[in-house]
Amino acid sequence: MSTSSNVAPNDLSAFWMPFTANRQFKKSPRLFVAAKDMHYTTSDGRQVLDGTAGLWCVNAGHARPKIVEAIAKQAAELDYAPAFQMGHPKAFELANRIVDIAPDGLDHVLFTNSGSESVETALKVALAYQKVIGQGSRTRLIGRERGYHGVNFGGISVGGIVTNRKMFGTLLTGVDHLPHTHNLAKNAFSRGEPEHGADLADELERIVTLHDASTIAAVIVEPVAGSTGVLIPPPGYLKRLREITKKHGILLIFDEVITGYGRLGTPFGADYFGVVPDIMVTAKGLTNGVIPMGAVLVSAEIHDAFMTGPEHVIELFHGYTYSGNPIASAAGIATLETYKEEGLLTRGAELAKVWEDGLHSLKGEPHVIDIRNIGLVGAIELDPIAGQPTKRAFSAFLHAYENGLLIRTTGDIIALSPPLIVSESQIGEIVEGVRAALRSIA
Ligand code: PXG
Repeated sequence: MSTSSNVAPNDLSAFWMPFTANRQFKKSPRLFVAAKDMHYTTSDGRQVLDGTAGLWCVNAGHARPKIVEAIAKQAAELDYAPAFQMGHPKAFELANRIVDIAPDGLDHVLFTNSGSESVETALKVALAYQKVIGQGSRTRLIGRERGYHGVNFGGISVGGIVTNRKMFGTLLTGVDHLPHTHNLAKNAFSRGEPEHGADLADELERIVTLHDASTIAAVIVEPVAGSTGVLIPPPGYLKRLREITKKHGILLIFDEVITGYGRLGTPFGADYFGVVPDIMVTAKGLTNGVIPMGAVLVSAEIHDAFMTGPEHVIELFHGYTYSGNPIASAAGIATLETYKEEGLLTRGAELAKVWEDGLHSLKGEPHVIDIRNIGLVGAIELDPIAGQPTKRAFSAFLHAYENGLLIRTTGDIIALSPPLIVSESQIGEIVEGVRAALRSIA
């Protein structure tokens, strides 16, 4: 049996790693020991350029001084305050700052510790809201195929990734799914929003006709599906979802865990597409990935509907020990200040053309069947090896890593999302690193 005194520091067996091929990893570990700005340092002393902002979260780059200092100072000053029936100033300050940069109409914030918890919070608020306004028959939730909404039961129920769902029983009942919008035959190699498929939003009308609007509480979608390979909506698609949900009294939830905090070159995806949801789910970039934290924004209409009844009674029976944790709040404030001082929430728009041209220069390289881009996100879809899905992209990932570039892969799609501080020459390095990987793999 292992105890803390006899586990060798290099024994990798105890940690069952998340979303990882554990046996492959432990045979040939890839360990980061330090990070600064755009680079990681590996345990064997190499520099690796971060083409993915960690896991889409380190939007301001690594070890930014303001954030580091804020965390250290807060830990010494007030490490923890009870989250229920007590408060501390920084959680309120952070909520106000988030509302300041959010689209008009999203005025209240619930804090969580992750994207997954933010999703659960949003779904629960949606159901409870329908109940408090006397629409308690609205219990259905509508997600989308190829949607990713984290790993908890609500999120995998509305999510549309079969591997994340099939092992886990019956999930939530009363869930239906819109079709995804990915269409290689019609939209391959689109720059930005792809031309075809806006009509897929009308599938929501079909779902409403099938179940009746009086049974549907909310629709949840990512403005751009990130995890399943950067699936960009056709022009007008999200506007149409907004119209249909509004018409039928259904809440629209945007899961902006990836698209939030500057990833598309606007503060939020809602800004990019000019569509304001009723509830917005965020996490990741809120604290630059440094401390786990999520934030769910809701409209005043939703918030105010709960503020009835005797004032000593709790209005919403939901929350976490660490909701608005002082250190996370301090990290969030310092992160939003860093974004503001350096113009990072809109820097993606300035770089978008260079990014797009760089990525699309990979057209014609081996195995490439599609290239997609929006803001500072990109995807390169590869033709899978027959009978061995995911292997080709994983080989590209390993090649890139060994040659000093961190990329992400999902299925046979390479996804790229560098920190928003990336330079034009580093964009060039990312593109050339991917090109070299594509030319080297089978
Ligand atoms: N919603 C969306 C849209 C996400 O992308 C979550 C919820 C869940 O967040 P947490 O913090 O619980 O992991 C996510 C997370 C990838 C990748 O490379 C994407 C995520 C996480 C890890 C890897 O595609 N997205």
